[in-house]
Amino acid sequence: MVKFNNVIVRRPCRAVCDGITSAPELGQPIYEKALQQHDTYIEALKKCGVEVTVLEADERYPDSCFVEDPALITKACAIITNPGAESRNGEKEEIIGAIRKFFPEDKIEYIKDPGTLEGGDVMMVDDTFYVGLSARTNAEGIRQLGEILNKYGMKCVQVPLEKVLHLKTGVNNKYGMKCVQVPLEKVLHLKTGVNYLEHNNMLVAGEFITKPEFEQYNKVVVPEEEAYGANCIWVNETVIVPEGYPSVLKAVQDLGYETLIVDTSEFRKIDGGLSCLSLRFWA
Ligand code: CIR
Repeated sequence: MVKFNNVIVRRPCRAVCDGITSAPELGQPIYEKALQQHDTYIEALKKCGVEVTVLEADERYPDSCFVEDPALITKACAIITNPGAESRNGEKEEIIGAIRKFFPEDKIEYIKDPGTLEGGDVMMVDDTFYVGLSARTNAEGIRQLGEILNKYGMKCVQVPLEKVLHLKTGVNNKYGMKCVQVPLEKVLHLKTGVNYLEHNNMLVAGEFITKPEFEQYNKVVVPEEEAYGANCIWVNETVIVPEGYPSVLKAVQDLGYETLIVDTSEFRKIDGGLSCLSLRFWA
């Protein structure tokens, strides 16, 4: 089992209201409320016994509070990823400074073009890293990650994410209308639907309930109507659970964990959750 002693977060910027979203019907995040929720998140992390490094807001990148995506930290090295979302790719340059405070240059690795990878697609289970093949993380990114991890005696397992056909409208036929079906992933990142709580316990929702890769774990199934609640984080025997997911909360408590609840409603509006708001590690 790991024990984290350090966490990096970045304050949400005003532009967080314009973060990428797959759910515009939820409305835009309210900046002040996002800041309050971020404060509560930091307090919860501190209660779990970690030192929290708080980076300044970066207005150039609306999604930059989701620091989990531009970097991945393991027990042996840090990896600067290569985010697949164009508007987020520059975030990798901005996280390096914080990583250098904890890791020497020879222990910082990089995912390079044409490989793409976002940390939200990576789930650590001891020395094994499960990686979602997603809209943001491609096969070459996973290959590079595997090579890096092998060098340090760790390994990676690719987990393809399922796609569904979405209707997309365009405007280029005779009547000015067009309708096409495009295959899109059901979830943004791997950890949108599966999260490891140590002690062989894994929270699983949706497609991850039946994935063969996770058969060996004690799977705690999250009901469909609470799927967002699958994104909980384990921090030193406490599990932080998003507010408003009572059956997830109960399931986690029944496993014997201490729990803390944090409201993430503003981040949810732009597909963000508890895990993406921090980099949790030991150094
Ligand atoms: C994005 O689409 O990139 C952000 N709006 C949400 C990122 C969430 N990150 C994560 O789950 N690791």
